[in-house]
Amino acid sequence: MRHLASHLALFFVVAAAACPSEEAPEPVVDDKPSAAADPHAGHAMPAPGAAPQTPAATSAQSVFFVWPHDGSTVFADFDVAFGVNGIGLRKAGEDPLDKTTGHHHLIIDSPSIPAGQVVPKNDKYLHFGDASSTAHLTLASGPHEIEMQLADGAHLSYGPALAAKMKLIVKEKPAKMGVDFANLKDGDVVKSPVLVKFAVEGFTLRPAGEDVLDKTSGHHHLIVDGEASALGAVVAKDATHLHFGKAETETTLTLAAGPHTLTLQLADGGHFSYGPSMSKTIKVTVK
Ligand SMILES: [Cu+2]
Repeated sequence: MRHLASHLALFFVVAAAACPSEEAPEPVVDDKPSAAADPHAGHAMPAPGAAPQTPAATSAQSVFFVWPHDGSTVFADFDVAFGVNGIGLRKAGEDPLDKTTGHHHLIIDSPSIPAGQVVPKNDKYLHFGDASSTAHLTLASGPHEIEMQLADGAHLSYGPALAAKMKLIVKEKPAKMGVDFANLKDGDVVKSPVLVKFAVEGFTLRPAGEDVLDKTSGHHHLIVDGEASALGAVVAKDATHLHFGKAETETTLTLAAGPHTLTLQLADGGHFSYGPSMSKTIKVTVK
């Protein structure tokens, strides 16, 4: 909970600083223990089999979900982003005795793996031995609990000190998901001011702030001469990142003559990006 809390706290700071004209999102009611009562704090323990002089985890180390957030509603096909604090990622097998790095695992609706035990490998225990920090999951509709667990190069769990859990509500996925420009295509030559129309498939358009945990809806962002926002990152609000937090479906842009890149990016009610899978980039030339 510490991480979501700090994540949201960070967002509110960003929102306060960057979105003064936009209504702040509803605060998420968090009845979970505060950081001071974090049950993981100070419970770092060396993994059995680890060299005794190298503790497996210290309280400065943690893992957390960047995306989605605990309590989210998601479509059955969704992306996950993992975060780490104070410990590096390393491919499985490179050095089974290195207790200072690890790789991620996802445990789906199944028991945790205590420190020092091998994480099983099956459809409930997914390994990310390539040291990746994103994953794509397909889950049946309904409630789920997923846990991320860091383990060493030999797949020995670092235990609860380097694990994080999250509950999700999974909804059936729509036939198509994506965003696109409704009236422009890559390579178009246009005149300024440029009318830009946004289209979305699968997700519901919803004003910003209504429900930050609903990951089946969102609002458009237009990024001019920039890049799509990473999964789970808050979309910046500045001259190149335009928010359409009232669920608008078009805008008129004034652009200097020359080539430009336009990126449409869907983000949730808290402005957390759905990442590249819900973005579309085209190049246009203004005459
Ligand atoms: Cu936004």
